[in-house]
Amino acid sequence: MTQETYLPHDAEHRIDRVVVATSNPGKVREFAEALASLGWQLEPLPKDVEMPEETGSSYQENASLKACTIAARLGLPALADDSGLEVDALDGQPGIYSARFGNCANDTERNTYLLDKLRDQSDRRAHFHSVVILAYPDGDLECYEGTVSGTLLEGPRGQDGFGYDPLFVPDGDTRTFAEMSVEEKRPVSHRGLALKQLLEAHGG
Ligand code: ITT
Repeated sequence: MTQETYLPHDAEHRIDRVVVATSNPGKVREFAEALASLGWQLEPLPKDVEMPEETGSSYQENASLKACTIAARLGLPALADDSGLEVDALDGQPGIYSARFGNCANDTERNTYLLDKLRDQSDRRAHFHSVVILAYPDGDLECYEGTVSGTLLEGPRGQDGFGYDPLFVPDGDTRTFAEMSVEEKRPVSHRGLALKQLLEAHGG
């Protein structure tokens, strides 16, 4: 992908409908909650439209690939997130490969796999990173980023959220992301911080 021209964050595209270009229901819930005040009609990815393969080598490339492909295919603005968990003791892994870590079949297996890798490891520092791209059918792009640092527990706690949420306690809190509601997670999470900038750019 060569979409390197990003619009300033006060770009004035008028938006009524936006396709949420993700196959992850947890992200859909977070987008919907965070963007409610904008009054945009957020549309799910149609069932017969597949997400592109993530062949990029950065969050930005993968988020652009997802948003641009869907915006071009559907002729509507599209919103995508590429995100991941970077673990200090694993030299930043799994990073952009977080969804595929260990070739595990689901989130529960992935969390067990991560805990095994960190067994007897005293350095539990980790960071979630998110790049959100809003792409327009004419090829214009807006890009927003957010990061949150925290620590990984030795076992899962909480039932909400998705992915690595049951293991991650953000700095400044004692609860994992999975012990927070979507509303509580937003102000401190990587995706919430990226979406806050999008909201500000669009007058929300
Ligand atoms: P789409 O590409 O369809 O949006 P995905 O889940 O495959 O869905 P990514 O490629 O961006 O999305 O992978 C991000 C992975 O990082 C995600 O599957 C989780 O394992 C993890 N992750 C990202 N944000 C997270 C969050 O807020 N809470 C927990 N885990 C998160």
